[in-house]
Amino acid sequence: RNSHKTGNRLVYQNLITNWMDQIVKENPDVVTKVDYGKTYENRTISLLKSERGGSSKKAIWMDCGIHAREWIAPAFCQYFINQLLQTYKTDPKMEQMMKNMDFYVTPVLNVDGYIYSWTDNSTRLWRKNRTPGPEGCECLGTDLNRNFYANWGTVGISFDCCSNIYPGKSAVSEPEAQAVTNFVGKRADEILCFLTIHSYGQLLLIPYGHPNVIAPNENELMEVGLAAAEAIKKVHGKQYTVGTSPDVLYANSGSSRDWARLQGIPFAFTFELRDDGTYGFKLPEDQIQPACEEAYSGALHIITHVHDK
Ligand code: ING
Ligand code: ZN
Repeated sequence: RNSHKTGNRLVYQNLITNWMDQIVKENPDVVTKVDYGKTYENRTISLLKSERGGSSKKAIWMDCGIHAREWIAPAFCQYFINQLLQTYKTDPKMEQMMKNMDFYVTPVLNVDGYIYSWTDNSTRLWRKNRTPGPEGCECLGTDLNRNFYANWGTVGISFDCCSNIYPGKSAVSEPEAQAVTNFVGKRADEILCFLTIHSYGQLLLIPYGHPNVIAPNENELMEVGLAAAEAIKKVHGKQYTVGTSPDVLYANSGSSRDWARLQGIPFAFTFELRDDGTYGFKLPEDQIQPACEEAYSGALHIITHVHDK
Protein backbone atom coordinates (compact mmCIF):
# COMPACT_ATOMS: atom_id res chain seq x y z
CA ARG A 1 0.00 0.00 0.00
CA ASN A 2 2.76 2.42 0.97
CA SER A 3 4.55 1.18 -2.09
CA HIS A 4 2.50 3.55 -4.19
CA LYS A 5 4.00 6.71 -2.74
CA THR A 6 6.80 8.31 -4.69
CA GLY A 7 10.17 9.20 -3.27
CA ASN A 8 11.47 5.80 -2.26
CA ARG A 9 14.04 4.46 -4.69
CA LEU A 10 14.67 1.48 -2.48
CA VAL A 11 11.15 0.34 -3.23
CA TYR A 12 12.10 -2.39 -5.66
CA GLN A 13 14.93 -3.86 -3.65
CA ASN A 14 13.16 -3.52 -0.31
CA LEU A 15 9.69 -4.52 -1.33
CA ILE A 16 9.68 -6.66 -4.43
CA THR A 17 12.96 -8.54 -3.99
CA ASN A 18 12.19 -9.19 -0.34
CA TRP A 19 8.71 -10.24 -1.34
CA MET A 20 10.12 -12.76 -3.84
CA ASP A 21 12.43 -14.20 -1.17
CA GLN A 22 9.51 -14.42 1.23
CA ILE A 23 7.37 -16.30 -1.31
CA VAL A 24 10.19 -18.81 -1.86
CA LYS A 25 10.60 -19.23 1.89
CA GLU A 26 6.90 -19.85 2.40
CA ASN A 27 6.58 -22.24 -0.55
CA PRO A 28 9.93 -24.04 -0.62
CA ASP A 29 8.78 -27.12 -2.51
CA VAL A 30 6.84 -25.18 -5.14
CA VAL A 31 8.66 -21.93 -5.93
CA THR A 32 12.24 -21.05 -6.76
CA LYS A 33 13.78 -17.70 -7.65
CA VAL A 34 15.84 -17.66 -10.82
CA ASP A 35 18.25 -14.82 -11.61
CA TYR A 36 18.51 -14.61 -15.37
CA GLY A 37 20.05 -11.28 -16.23
CA LYS A 38 21.59 -7.99 -15.17
CA THR A 39 20.30 -4.52 -15.97
CA TYR A 40 22.47 -1.74 -17.34
CA GLU A 41 22.90 -0.39 -13.80
CA ASN A 42 23.91 -3.88 -12.72
CA ARG A 43 20.78 -4.87 -10.85
CA THR A 44 19.64 -8.50 -10.96
CA ILE A 45 16.65 -9.50 -13.08
CA SER A 46 14.79 -12.31 -11.31
CA LEU A 47 11.75 -14.45 -11.88
CA LEU A 48 9.77 -16.81 -9.73
CA LYS A 49 9.33 -20.30 -11.08
CA SER A 50 6.66 -22.69 -9.90
CA GLU A 51 7.42 -26.30 -10.67
CA ARG A 52 5.31 -29.18 -9.40
CA GLY A 53 5.22 -31.69 -12.21
CA GLY A 54 8.67 -33.14 -12.47
CA SER A 55 8.31 -34.31 -16.04
CA SER A 56 6.61 -31.07 -17.05
CA LYS A 57 6.67 -30.28 -20.72
CA LYS A 58 4.54 -27.15 -20.79
CA ALA A 59 5.23 -23.73 -19.38
CA ILE A 60 3.64 -20.31 -19.05
CA TRP A 61 5.64 -17.06 -19.23
CA MET A 62 4.55 -13.79 -17.67
CA ASP A 63 6.53 -10.58 -17.38
CA CYS A 64 5.50 -7.31 -15.78
CA GLY A 65 7.16 -3.93 -15.60
CA ILE A 66 8.91 -3.81 -18.98
CA HIS A 67 7.85 -0.13 -18.96
CA ALA A 68 8.87 1.79 -15.85
CA ARG A 69 5.81 3.96 -15.24
CA GLU A 70 3.19 1.22 -15.60
CA TRP A 71 3.11 0.51 -11.88
CA ILE A 72 -0.06 -1.58 -11.88
CA ALA A 73 1.79 -4.25 -13.88
CA PRO A 74 4.30 -5.36 -11.20
CA ALA A 75 1.45 -5.31 -8.69
CA PHE A 76 -0.45 -7.67 -10.98
CA CYS A 77 2.43 -10.15 -11.23
CA GLN A 78 2.56 -10.27 -7.43
CA TYR A 79 -1.21 -10.74 -7.25
CA PHE A 80 -1.02 -13.49 -9.87
CA ILE A 81 1.62 -15.45 -7.95
CA ASN A 82 -0.28 -15.06 -4.68
CA GLN A 83 -3.44 -16.35 -6.34
CA LEU A 84 -1.73 -19.40 -7.85
CA LEU A 85 -0.22 -20.32 -4.51
CA GLN A 86 -3.44 -19.80 -2.62
CA THR A 87 -5.78 -21.64 -4.96
CA TYR A 88 -3.96 -24.83 -5.96
CA LYS A 89 -4.33 -26.34 -2.49
CA THR A 90 -8.11 -26.32 -2.63
CA ASP A 91 -8.99 -25.96 -6.32
CA PRO A 92 -8.50 -29.25 -8.19
CA LYS A 93 -8.30 -27.53 -11.59
CA MET A 94 -5.49 -25.26 -10.44
CA GLU A 95 -3.81 -28.20 -8.73
CA GLN A 96 -3.86 -30.06 -12.05
CA MET A 97 -2.64 -27.08 -14.08
CA MET A 98 0.23 -26.41 -11.73
CA LYS A 99 1.23 -30.06 -11.89
CA ASN A 100 1.21 -30.08 -15.68
CA MET A 101 2.80 -26.70 -16.31
CA ASP A 102 5.66 -24.62 -14.99
CA PHE A 103 5.08 -20.90 -14.46
CA TYR A 104 7.82 -18.33 -15.02
CA VAL A 105 6.84 -14.92 -13.65
CA THR A 106 9.04 -11.82 -13.73
CA PRO A 107 7.50 -9.15 -11.45
CA VAL A 108 9.75 -6.33 -12.72
CA LEU A 109 11.73 -6.66 -15.93
CA ASN A 110 12.90 -3.04 -16.35
CA VAL A 111 14.30 -2.75 -12.85
CA ASP A 112 16.42 0.37 -13.45
CA GLY A 113 13.58 2.27 -15.08
CA TYR A 114 11.08 1.17 -12.45
CA ILE A 115 13.28 2.39 -9.59
CA TYR A 116 13.99 5.61 -11.45
CA SER A 117 10.24 6.24 -11.85
CA TRP A 118 9.96 6.13 -8.05
CA THR A 119 12.48 8.96 -7.53
CA ASP A 120 10.08 11.90 -7.48
CA ASN A 121 7.24 13.52 -9.43
CA SER A 122 9.60 14.61 -12.21
CA THR A 123 10.59 11.01 -13.02
CA ARG A 124 7.23 9.36 -12.34
CA LEU A 125 6.36 9.00 -16.04
CA TRP A 126 9.65 7.46 -17.17
CA ARG A 127 9.03 4.58 -19.63
CA LYS A 128 12.36 3.31 -20.98
CA ASN A 129 15.35 1.60 -19.42
CA ARG A 130 18.41 3.67 -18.38
CA THR A 131 21.17 2.91 -20.90
CA PRO A 132 23.03 5.89 -22.41
CA GLY A 133 22.00 6.92 -25.91
CA PRO A 134 24.33 6.72 -28.91
CA GLU A 135 27.36 9.07 -29.32
CA GLY A 136 26.35 12.70 -29.31
CA CYS A 137 22.91 12.14 -27.81
CA GLU A 138 22.26 13.56 -24.39
CA CYS A 139 19.16 11.43 -23.71
CA LEU A 140 19.05 8.13 -21.90
CA GLY A 141 16.99 5.03 -22.37
CA THR A 142 15.66 2.56 -24.91
CA ASP A 143 12.05 1.47 -25.23
CA LEU A 144 12.48 -2.20 -24.35
CA ASN A 145 9.22 -3.06 -26.10
CA ARG A 146 10.74 -1.87 -29.39
CA ASN A 147 14.11 -3.56 -28.92
CA PHE A 148 13.26 -7.22 -29.61
CA TYR A 149 14.17 -9.11 -32.76
CA ALA A 150 10.80 -8.81 -34.52
CA ASN A 151 10.75 -6.51 -37.55
CA TRP A 152 13.04 -4.33 -35.44
CA GLY A 153 13.23 -0.65 -36.32
CA THR A 154 10.47 -0.62 -38.95
CA VAL A 155 7.15 0.81 -37.67
CA GLY A 156 5.93 2.57 -34.54
CA ILE A 157 9.41 3.72 -33.57
CA SER A 158 11.60 6.83 -33.70
CA PHE A 159 15.37 6.87 -34.10
CA ASP A 160 15.50 10.12 -32.14
CA CYS A 161 17.18 8.78 -29.00
CA CYS A 162 15.18 11.22 -26.87
CA SER A 163 11.92 9.65 -28.04
CA ASN A 164 9.90 7.39 -25.77
CA ILE A 165 9.74 4.86 -28.60
CA TYR A 166 13.47 4.79 -29.41
CA PRO A 167 14.18 1.15 -30.35
CA GLY A 168 17.86 1.13 -29.34
CA LYS A 169 21.09 1.00 -31.32
CA SER A 170 20.24 -2.40 -32.79
CA ALA A 171 17.88 -5.30 -32.19
CA VAL A 172 18.38 -6.81 -28.73
CA SER A 173 21.03 -4.23 -27.84
CA GLU A 174 19.66 -3.92 -24.30
CA PRO A 175 20.60 -6.24 -21.43
CA GLU A 176 16.99 -6.57 -20.27
CA ALA A 177 15.82 -7.65 -23.75
CA GLN A 178 18.82 -10.00 -23.97
CA ALA A 179 17.86 -11.62 -20.68
CA VAL A 180 14.33 -12.46 -21.91
CA THR A 181 15.59 -13.48 -25.36
CA ASN A 182 18.10 -15.92 -23.85
CA PHE A 183 15.84 -17.36 -21.17
CA VAL A 184 12.72 -17.77 -23.30
CA GLY A 185 14.67 -18.62 -26.45
CA LYS A 186 16.22 -21.64 -24.73
CA ARG A 187 12.77 -22.83 -23.66
CA ALA A 188 10.71 -21.88 -26.70
CA ASP A 189 9.55 -25.50 -27.14
CA GLU A 190 8.16 -25.82 -23.64
CA ILE A 191 6.69 -22.30 -23.27
CA LEU A 192 3.25 -22.37 -24.88
CA CYS A 193 1.98 -19.07 -23.61
CA PHE A 194 3.72 -15.67 -23.35
CA LEU A 195 1.86 -12.97 -21.43
CA THR A 196 3.43 -9.51 -21.15
CA ILE A 197 1.70 -7.06 -18.86
CA HIS A 198 1.42 -3.29 -19.46
CA SER A 199 -0.89 -0.42 -18.68
CA TYR A 200 -2.98 1.37 -19.61
CA GLY A 201 -5.95 1.13 -22.02
CA GLN A 202 -7.86 -2.05 -21.08
CA LEU A 203 -6.73 -3.97 -24.12
CA LEU A 204 -5.77 -7.50 -25.00
CA LEU A 205 -3.39 -7.39 -27.94
CA ILE A 206 -2.46 -10.33 -30.17
CA PRO A 207 0.40 -10.64 -32.68
CA TYR A 208 1.48 -8.99 -34.83
CA GLY A 209 2.25 -5.33 -34.28
CA HIS A 210 3.43 -5.05 -37.86
CA PRO A 211 0.46 -4.44 -40.18
CA ASN A 212 1.77 -6.77 -42.90
CA VAL A 213 2.33 -9.85 -40.75
CA ILE A 214 -0.49 -12.17 -39.71
CA ALA A 215 -0.22 -14.88 -37.06
CA PRO A 216 -1.11 -18.31 -38.50
CA ASN A 217 -3.44 -18.87 -35.52
CA GLU A 218 -4.90 -15.35 -35.53
CA ASN A 219 -8.49 -16.66 -35.45
CA GLU A 220 -7.86 -18.80 -32.40
CA LEU A 221 -5.97 -15.97 -30.67
CA MET A 222 -8.93 -13.66 -31.31
CA GLU A 223 -11.40 -16.23 -30.00
CA VAL A 224 -9.41 -16.88 -26.84
CA GLY A 225 -8.82 -13.16 -26.36
CA LEU A 226 -12.52 -12.31 -26.73
CA ALA A 227 -13.47 -15.03 -24.25
CA ALA A 228 -10.85 -13.69 -21.82
CA ALA A 229 -12.31 -10.18 -22.21
CA GLU A 230 -15.73 -11.60 -21.34
CA ALA A 231 -14.29 -13.21 -18.23
CA ILE A 232 -12.74 -9.86 -17.29
CA LYS A 233 -16.03 -8.05 -17.76
CA LYS A 234 -17.82 -10.45 -15.44
CA VAL A 235 -15.62 -9.43 -12.49
CA HIS A 236 -16.18 -5.65 -12.27
CA GLY A 237 -17.88 -4.77 -15.55
CA LYS A 238 -14.80 -3.36 -17.25
CA GLN A 239 -14.63 -3.51 -21.04
CA TYR A 240 -11.41 -4.77 -22.65
CA THR A 241 -10.85 -4.38 -26.39
CA VAL A 242 -9.23 -7.30 -28.24
CA GLY A 243 -7.21 -7.19 -31.46
CA THR A 244 -3.83 -6.64 -33.07
CA SER A 245 -1.96 -3.42 -32.25
CA PRO A 246 -2.53 -1.84 -35.69
CA ASP A 247 -6.24 -2.70 -35.56
CA VAL A 248 -6.78 -1.42 -32.04
CA LEU A 249 -4.35 1.52 -31.82
CA TYR A 250 -1.18 1.81 -33.87
CA ALA A 251 1.43 -0.44 -35.47
CA ASN A 252 4.64 -1.23 -33.68
CA SER A 253 7.76 -3.32 -34.14
CA GLY A 254 10.31 -4.96 -31.87
CA SER A 255 7.83 -5.97 -29.17
CA SER A 256 8.52 -8.94 -26.94
CA ARG A 257 5.13 -10.43 -27.76
CA ASP A 258 5.83 -10.43 -31.50
CA TRP A 259 9.26 -11.91 -30.89
CA ALA A 260 7.72 -14.68 -28.77
CA ARG A 261 5.21 -15.54 -31.50
CA LEU A 262 7.98 -15.56 -34.11
CA GLN A 263 9.81 -18.06 -31.89
CA GLY A 264 6.85 -20.40 -32.34
CA ILE A 265 5.15 -19.73 -29.01
CA PRO A 266 1.52 -20.12 -30.09
CA PHE A 267 -0.27 -18.04 -27.44
CA ALA A 268 1.29 -14.59 -27.12
CA PHE A 269 -0.71 -11.69 -25.64
CA THR A 270 -0.09 -8.17 -24.39
CA PHE A 271 -2.34 -7.08 -21.53
CA GLU A 272 -3.00 -3.37 -21.14
CA LEU A 273 -4.53 -3.13 -17.68
CA ARG A 274 -6.68 -0.32 -16.24
CA ASP A 275 -7.63 2.29 -16.76
CA ASP A 276 -9.19 3.83 -19.88
CA GLY A 277 -7.17 7.04 -19.57
CA THR A 278 -8.97 8.85 -16.76
CA TYR A 279 -5.96 8.45 -14.48
CA GLY A 280 -3.68 6.67 -16.94
CA PHE A 281 -0.40 5.51 -15.44
CA LYS A 282 -1.29 7.07 -12.08
CA LEU A 283 -3.98 4.54 -11.25
CA PRO A 284 -5.52 5.35 -7.85
CA GLU A 285 -4.74 2.95 -5.02
CA ASP A 286 -8.33 1.86 -4.62
CA GLN A 287 -8.28 0.46 -8.17
CA ILE A 288 -5.20 -1.72 -7.69
CA GLN A 289 -7.12 -4.63 -6.19
CA PRO A 290 -10.07 -4.69 -8.63
CA ALA A 291 -7.73 -4.20 -11.63
CA CYS A 292 -5.76 -7.25 -10.52
CA GLU A 293 -8.86 -9.33 -9.81
CA GLU A 294 -10.34 -8.84 -13.26
CA ALA A 295 -7.04 -9.27 -15.12
CA TYR A 296 -6.42 -12.48 -13.20
CA SER A 297 -9.69 -13.82 -14.45
CA GLY A 298 -8.69 -13.01 -18.04
CA ALA A 299 -5.21 -14.48 -17.68
CA LEU A 300 -6.65 -17.60 -16.10
CA HIS A 301 -9.00 -18.07 -19.03
CA ILE A 302 -6.10 -17.99 -21.49
CA ILE A 303 -3.94 -20.26 -19.36
CA THR A 304 -6.75 -22.78 -18.95
CA HIS A 305 -7.28 -22.86 -22.71
CA VAL A 306 -3.57 -23.44 -23.26
CA HIS A 307 -3.54 -26.21 -20.67
CA ASP A 308 -6.63 -28.04 -21.90
CA LYS A 309 -5.72 -27.91 -25.58
N1 ING B 1 1.71 -0.14 -24.91
C1 ING B 1 2.56 -1.03 -25.63
C2 ING B 1 3.66 -0.28 -26.31
O1 ING B 1 4.74 -0.85 -26.36
C3 ING B 1 1.13 -1.37 -27.66
C4 ING B 1 1.83 -1.96 -26.52
C5 ING B 1 1.74 -1.26 -28.88
C6 ING B 1 -0.16 -0.96 -27.53
C7 ING B 1 1.08 -0.75 -29.95
C8 ING B 1 -0.85 -0.46 -28.60
C9 ING B 1 -0.22 -0.36 -29.81
O2 ING B 1 3.48 0.83 -26.79
C10 ING B 1 2.13 0.47 -23.79
N2 ING B 1 1.21 1.09 -23.03
O3 ING B 1 3.28 0.43 -23.45
ZN1 ZN C 1 3.90 -0.46 -21.74
